[in-house]
Amino acid sequence: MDLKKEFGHIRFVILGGTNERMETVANSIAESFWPVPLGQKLVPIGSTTRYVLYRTGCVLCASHQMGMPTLSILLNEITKLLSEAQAKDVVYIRLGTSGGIGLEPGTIVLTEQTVNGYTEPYYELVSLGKLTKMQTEISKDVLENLLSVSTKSKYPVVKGKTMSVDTFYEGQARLDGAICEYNDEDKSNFIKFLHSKNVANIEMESLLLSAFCHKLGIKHGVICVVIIDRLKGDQVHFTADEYSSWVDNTTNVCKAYIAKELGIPFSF
Ligand code: R2B
Ligand code: URA
Repeated sequence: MDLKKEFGHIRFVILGGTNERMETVANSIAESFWPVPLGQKLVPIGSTTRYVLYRTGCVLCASHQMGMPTLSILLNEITKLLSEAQAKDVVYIRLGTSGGIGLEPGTIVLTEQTVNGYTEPYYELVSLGKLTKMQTEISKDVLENLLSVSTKSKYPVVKGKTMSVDTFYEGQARLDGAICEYNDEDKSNFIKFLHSKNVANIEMESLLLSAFCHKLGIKHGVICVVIIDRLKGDQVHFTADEYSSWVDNTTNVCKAYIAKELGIPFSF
C-alpha cells in the first residue's frame, strides 16, 4: 500500500468504543463533509477482527473497544501508520460515554485533565518488570476550541476532570457487579470524595489517551457524554431515543470542531 497516498493527508483521528458506533460516526462525518457518491458506501480498511478503521476526507475513525489495553494497541498501530504516511499535525479525539458525578444524563464533559483511580494525573505502566508513571496532560488549545464550538450543543457542555479506570464495576464503585467487597456507605463515600476532587465523570480510556498523546506531542481532546449520575445510582435508565440523541450530540460537537479547524461550514 502507498501509505503516504492513502493516509498522508489525515488531519483527525476520531476514536470510540464499538465498531457499530464508529461506522455511524464515520458515515455521519462523510454525510456532512465528504458525501459518498450514490450507490457506494464507506467500507472499513483492512482486517476488522480487532478494530474497525474508516476513512472519510482527512478523517480516520477507529474503534478501540473497552478499556485501556485495547486502546493502547490501537494508538500504537495508528500512530505508526500515520508516521510512516508522513501525516502532519494530526489531532486525536475520543468520543465516549461516561458516568457523571453530579451531572444530568445528556451533559457532555470536555476533559480538562485525566486522572487514574487514585485521582492522580498519571497512567501507570509496567514495562520490563518496572513501574513507570506516564504523566497525562490534555491539549489546552483543543479543549478551548471544543468549548468554543459547543455553544450550539443540544445538551449542556461542561469542562472537567475525567477519571479512567480498568473496570466498570469494582473500579467505578458499583454495587451491582458479581464481585463487590464494599458496602453502600463505602461506595457513597468514594463517589463523594471524587466529587470533592472535582472529578466530573468516570470512564475507561481517556487517561491512556492523554498519557500516550502527551508523551508523543500529539494534540488530543475528549468528548464524553454522561449517561448516568453516579451520585444517584449505578444502573442506567434511558430510552433508546434518549441514548441516541445524547451520543449523536457528541458526534455533532466533534463535527463542529473539525469544521472550525478546516474552515468549512457546519451547523448543528
Ligand atoms: C465507557 O463505556 C464503556 C463501559 O461500558 C467504556 O468503554 C467506557 O469508557
Ligand atoms: N461508561 C463507564 O465506564 N461508566 C459509566 O458509568 C457509564 C459509561
